[in-house]
Amino acid sequence: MSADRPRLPPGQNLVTGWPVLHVGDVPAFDPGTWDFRITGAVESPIRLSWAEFRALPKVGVTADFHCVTSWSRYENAWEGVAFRTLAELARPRPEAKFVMAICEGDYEANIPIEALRRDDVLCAYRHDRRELQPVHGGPLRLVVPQLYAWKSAKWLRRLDFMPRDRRGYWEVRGYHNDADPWKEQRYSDEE
Ligand SMILES: Nc1nc2c(c(=O)[nH]1)N[C@H]1C(S)=C(S)[C@@H](COP(=O)(O)O)O[C@H]1N2
Ligand SMILES: [Mo]
Repeated sequence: MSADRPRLPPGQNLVTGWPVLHVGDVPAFDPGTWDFRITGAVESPIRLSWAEFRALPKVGVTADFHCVTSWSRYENAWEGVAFRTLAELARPRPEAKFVMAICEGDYEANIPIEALRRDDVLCAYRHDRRELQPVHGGPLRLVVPQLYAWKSAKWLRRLDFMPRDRRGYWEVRGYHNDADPWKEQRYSDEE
């Protein structure tokens, strides 16, 4: 992104494959019952079926991906719906400062709204010109390339806009709340 920092964040190693990393089981996907919701501090709460979600304007973003366990994967070609597009639909209220990305199961990740407003943030359903595989978060995952990958929540079902911050799954289990790879914000005891 920025010219004054290295492409590979400090302490990271480049991989060529694509590791699979998550807690719990890969959830089943039923396109007939799946929905995506935007809730909380927004003017227009949203509930979309899979077909409705796929009909939203699509963007492509090519971005690097950095896991806190030290692997990085370059040049992921994501396709999906820009966070900006979803925010235009739901219209966050002025008091909305944070978003909880809520997934199937009990995984969730908190992100400041300003970090989601970057151009490269999207809810992705395709990767490298194929439908996103279930093990990598298919049908839908959040992608926040500028933060460690635990914030890129797989099997995303809901974005909850919040006036106050609340820690997500890993953020209460010892990971840093802010997760900037170039600042090596890995663990909460360094906050
Ligand atoms: N729902 C959910 N999303 C998740 C996780 C998880 O356990 N559950 N793990 C995170 C972590 S720690 C990483 S590194 C990336 C890994 O994504 P990948 O398996 O597609 O490489 O997913 C993130 N998103
Ligand atoms: Mo990770």
